[in-house]
Amino acid sequence: MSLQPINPRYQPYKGAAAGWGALISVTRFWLDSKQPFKNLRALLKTNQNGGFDCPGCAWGDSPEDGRVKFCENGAKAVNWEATKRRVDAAFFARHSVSALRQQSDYWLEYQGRLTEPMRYDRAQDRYVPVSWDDAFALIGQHLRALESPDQAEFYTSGRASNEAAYLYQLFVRAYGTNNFPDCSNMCHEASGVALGRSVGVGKGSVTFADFEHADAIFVFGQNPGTNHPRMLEPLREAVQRGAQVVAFNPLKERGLERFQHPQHALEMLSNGSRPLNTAFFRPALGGDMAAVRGMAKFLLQWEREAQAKGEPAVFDHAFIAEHTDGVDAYLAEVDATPWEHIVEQSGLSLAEIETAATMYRRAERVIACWAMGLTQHRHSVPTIQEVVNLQLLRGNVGRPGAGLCPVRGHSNVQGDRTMGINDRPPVALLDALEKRFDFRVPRHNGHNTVEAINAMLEGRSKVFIGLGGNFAQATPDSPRTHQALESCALTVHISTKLNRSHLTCGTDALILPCLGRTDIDRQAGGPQAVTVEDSFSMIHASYGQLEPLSKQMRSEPAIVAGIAKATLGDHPVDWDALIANYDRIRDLIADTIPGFADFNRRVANPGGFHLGNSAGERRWTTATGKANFAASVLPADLLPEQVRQTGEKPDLILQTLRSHDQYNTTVYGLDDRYRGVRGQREVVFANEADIRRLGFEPGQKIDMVSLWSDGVERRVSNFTLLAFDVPEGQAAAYYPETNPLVPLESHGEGSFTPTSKFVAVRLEAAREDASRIL
Ligand SMILES: Nc1nc2c(c(=O)[nH]1)N[C@H]1C(S)=C(S)[C@@H](COP(=O)(O)OP(=O)(O)OC[C@H]3O[C@@H](n4cnc5c(=O)[nH]c(N)nc54)[C@H](O)[C@@H]3O)O[C@H]1N2
Ligand SMILES: Nc1nc2c(c(=O)[nH]1)N[C@H]1C(S)=C(S)[C@@H](COP(=O)(O)OP(=O)(O)OC[C@H]3O[C@@H](n4cnc5c(=O)[nH]c(N)nc54)[C@H](O)[C@@H]3O)O[C@H]1N2
Ligand SMILES: [Mo]
Repeated sequence: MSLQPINPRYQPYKGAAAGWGALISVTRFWLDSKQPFKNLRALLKTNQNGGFDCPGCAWGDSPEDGRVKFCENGAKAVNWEATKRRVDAAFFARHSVSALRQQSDYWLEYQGRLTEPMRYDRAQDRYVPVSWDDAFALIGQHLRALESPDQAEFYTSGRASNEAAYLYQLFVRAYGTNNFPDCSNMCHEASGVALGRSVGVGKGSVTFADFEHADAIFVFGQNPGTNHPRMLEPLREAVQRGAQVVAFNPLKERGLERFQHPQHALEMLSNGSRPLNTAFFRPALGGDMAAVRGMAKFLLQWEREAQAKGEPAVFDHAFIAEHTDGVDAYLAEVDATPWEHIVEQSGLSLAEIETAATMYRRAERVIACWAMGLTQHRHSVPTIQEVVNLQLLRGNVGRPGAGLCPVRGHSNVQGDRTMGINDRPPVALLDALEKRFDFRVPRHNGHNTVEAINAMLEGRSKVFIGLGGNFAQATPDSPRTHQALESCALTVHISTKLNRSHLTCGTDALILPCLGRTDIDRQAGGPQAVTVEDSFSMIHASYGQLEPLSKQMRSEPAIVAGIAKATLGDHPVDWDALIANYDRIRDLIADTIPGFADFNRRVANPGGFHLGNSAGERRWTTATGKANFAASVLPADLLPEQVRQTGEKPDLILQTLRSHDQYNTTVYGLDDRYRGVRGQREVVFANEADIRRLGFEPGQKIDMVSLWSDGVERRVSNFTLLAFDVPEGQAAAYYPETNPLVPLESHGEGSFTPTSKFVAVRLEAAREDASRIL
């Protein structure tokens, strides 16, 4: 492993998911971290009681299970954080900001851990060292100088611990705004909105144990082999005991087709030939709502036939009567949706939809899982509500082995929302804060990510503070987002690694280096644990294991406290006392956040504790007091008005996704093993028939231009066309390289989530280099 890219290659992958390839890859990352043995010891502590929570994904493990649980991509995340390479004052003395901007995202993060606070010196175009006190004072000055607290944006990425997130929202609300754009806005926001409306709580209703009892697991728009590798194990166990695993995904993702678990040596030797899935459906991008509507339409037809023949019912009538509202309106809408519309929009044949419905009906207990393939569309909220509708028809919510499972991304993104990182905070949270603390909190809604970018672009917001993440690259319409950050008076990034957000500087800019999940966090009261919440609402403690690379790094809670003191001055909250011992932060959480009573004692439990989920217990905290069927009309046309107004028919609909060697904007390497790509990222996967129809050849370099009627040119250049097994009319390419194509205005209705899985594009022969590379 080195930074020198190997010759770009493309050759379909024949192996299974996980297995030998994964072990080889992990070994490379270990060796490359420069401290392999220390990291191996650290890895053995990942997700173990007394160890640290994996900074990879939010998948949870069985709390009873003592076995070592880690995966290839968790190992990469650990090694990436626990590197010995450092980005220190000497590094910044060598490289100007303009020079750093010429480097790739991969190169930037590869340089190592940020080790000391730095301030941007515009005259020299360099970051120079700054003391922590001066950095905090600068932030305090800027924040106090604003006309209104609503002129500042406080971003959060989903790695922040519960303690850091709680303290952050406390400070920001004490300061006076609810401007909390966060990574969830770009991720599972639609799941939160849809589930809130349908079942009263915006989180998954299942626990790990439910996977052991399900008869069928439907996986919509998710690539677990790469993004949630630990999920492969329960899927595999489900198949072994005869349960069905049904995937809806336009791409035949390896992890959903075949896989091996690296901890099962025998299967590795036999090349994992067992098919994991029992069915694989390949919808059109954005076609899932139509597909699920079609399944419901079949169920309705069979229900009527059963009634006519006096056979056992298809629907769970007792559940529907006792627990739900709106079934008649919903079934009327199902009746009113024509089959032709369903088939055309879903991209599936009637026979395929019937097969999916048959499999669904056959299963007594069904779990529906989904991720970004459902959430990053304009109609994501009604799509997810349609999945809930389907589950409600057969009482598949709130009983063992059945339920709703939005599979979360960042390891603590769910916990951050629980802690109050929310631009639309529930009134109960605000009331609880005011009751506990001696100050007023703002009651009006704040900005989400899209609103924050607009506010910065228009000069309505002037300060940006990021608790983790890479705002410049994770957000849509990259040139505009960069401009938004650059037009701020101050940008501040609390980060572990160098990224492009640090190079899109406001007039003043700061980089504040923080400890990561793997680092030992020592405070006045001794080494501190933090807590996180996984996708199954399990709360557990995480203890850093490695000696921090530099004494100058501070913990996220300590940095937030430093900013708070410098900004708020004399204040009823004793920030220093909270930092000395995080138990005190947890006591505040216990006092103000529902479900956390007696937090410190309960989290000492090995494996942690379950927060509970009202929908999982069939308590419906909706306005109707019931689980609501949503009678949404299927979109007439998936193409947005702004695309149709261009008068141009898109060449392809593009989805932007993750390779196997990346964590969001963090690029670990240039390979995507399961898709057969080596040494390159600027590629477009397309169907060979489409490539030829459009007058190109596989291997040719092209530009992609997105269609949107606002006159702005959105283009990415010099991508290599790869002939791939993609349904016709579709294409796929990696994010963040393709974010310049996603218009800021193209977002989910009701969720504001950028439509990263549906971008209408035109292909042009590359302007620059048209040479072949294959
Ligand atoms: N190693 C690793 N792990 C990660 C991450 C990472 O970057 N790397 N990121 C983390 C984060 S923050 C998140 S949110 C999750 C993301 O996890 P995923 O949601 O699995 O991530 P994506 O790569 O965006 O993959 C989306 C999948 O949906 C499919 N898809 C796209 N559009 C549609 C559609 O319209 N319908 C259907 N049915 N399918 C569609 C794509 O083919 C792809 O398989 O992973 C988390 N875990
Ligand atoms: N086109 C397109 N865009 C997308 C998506 C997509 O599928 N397509 N997916 C969206 C999704 S699902 C998400 S979640 C967002 C992700 O958006 P973000 O969460 O903003 O992005 P990340 O790439 O996860 O952030 C990486 C940076 O976080 C910092 N970091 C890492 N660990 C820590 C830590 O422990 N503490 C602190 N303070 N900093 C840390 C490092 O400096 C690193 O450079 O991107 C979204 N953007
Ligand atoms: Mo995410």
